[in-house]
Amino acid sequence: MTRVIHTGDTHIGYSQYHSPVRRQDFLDAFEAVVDDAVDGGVDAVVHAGDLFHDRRPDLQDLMGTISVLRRLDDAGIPFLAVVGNHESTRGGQWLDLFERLGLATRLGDEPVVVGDTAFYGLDHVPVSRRDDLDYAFADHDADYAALVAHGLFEPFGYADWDTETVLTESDVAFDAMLLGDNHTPDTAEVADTWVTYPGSTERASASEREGRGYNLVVFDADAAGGDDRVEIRRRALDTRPFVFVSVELRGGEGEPRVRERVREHDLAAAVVHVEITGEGDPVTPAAVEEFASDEGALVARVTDRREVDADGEVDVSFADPEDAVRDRLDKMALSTAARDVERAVRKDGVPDANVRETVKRRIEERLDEDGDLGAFKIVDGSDVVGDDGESDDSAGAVGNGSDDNDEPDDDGNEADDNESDPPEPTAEPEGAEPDDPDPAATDGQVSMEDYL
Ligand SMILES: [Mn+2]
Repeated sequence: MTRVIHTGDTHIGYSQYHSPVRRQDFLDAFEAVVDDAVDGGVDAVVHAGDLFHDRRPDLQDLMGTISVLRRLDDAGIPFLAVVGNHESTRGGQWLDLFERLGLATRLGDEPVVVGDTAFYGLDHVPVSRRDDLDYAFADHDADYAALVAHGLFEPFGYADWDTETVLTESDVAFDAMLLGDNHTPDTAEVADTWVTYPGSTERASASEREGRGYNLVVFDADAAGGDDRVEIRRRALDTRPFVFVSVELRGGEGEPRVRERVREHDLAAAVVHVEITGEGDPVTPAAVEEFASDEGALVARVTDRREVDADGEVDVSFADPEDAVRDRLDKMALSTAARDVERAVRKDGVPDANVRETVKRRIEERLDEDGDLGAFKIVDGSDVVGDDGESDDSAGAVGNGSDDNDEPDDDGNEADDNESDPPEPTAEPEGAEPDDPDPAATDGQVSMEDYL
């Protein structure tokens, strides 16, 4: 029997809402998991990637992480991990540093046996490079085997990685796939193998509404019962309270009504999200946010989803504005990468709050394609009209300025990652709207599935 804690998507270093308190929360959640591991005397902590929110964690995050890992090490509990898309660098990985310090084991295609279970690892791999994967894992002679991987796997939301392919092409018969990347906890069975996400350990976006936690996984045919060889149970974590307030205003109602609804909740030290729908008078978000702060909220954010009355005439003379946009884009000299950006901003159902991270990830994946910058070359620009169009500016910046985009992270400015509000990790599909159901409508460009 082998008992492990399976966790992931810790996102240490994330200054959500620019809040140093939130930044500490993410590290605290990791510490809470490790506390439970030590108290429960598990055989290992298995981490499925995105330990860090960023590929450039700062010293404070690194030192905090090292001291938590050291506690685990002092308790004699191994930390087995893979590299997620958020923390992945093109040089060495932070995980290698921890391994060098004797505080972690980086999983790969060789088995790491703990108790009677062999653990293997599969780091996040961009879609563009997955065809090259051969899923060749070295043999083991343990009783059980588990694959720890970071990516969006079937059959869960926003999947782009076929789980059955992984399982059938692998040389090793896995009893479980212990996953990270999708922040929504869930478990399913695919081809007789348990496939499970523990979810993030702190809410990395406001769309992560349900409680946070981790998995306790036991490899033991007797304990699991029936045909099963693995038992997966979810354990809750006590995390920062999030309060979601939905206010539907009727005609004549305004800020007083919003305050009234907000006041109905316990806001103490909470992250408060207020959503306004319906009709009624204009509401100043900043005033409501200030009110919530005065009531004890750590952070408050107001989203007004009501139609805003646009002053002045909008002159649209096209039957289908989308068509007109597409027409215009066709005539522009856009690189493939610029098209990615354009699509993220205009289409693909990416919520506003996710656009920044989505764009970043898509560009990074383009850069990851074997150093080939082809995606940044201007494609077939038959008619560069470059007048006042906004899309000219934003798309052109990528199409023409590949220099500027060589290293999306190399603006070096971590705050940059956290400017959007709330800035979410891209893989966090649960906040996103469903994918564009008809990628073909985007004039033969690569589909959404190729990006996530
Ligand atoms: Mn993540």
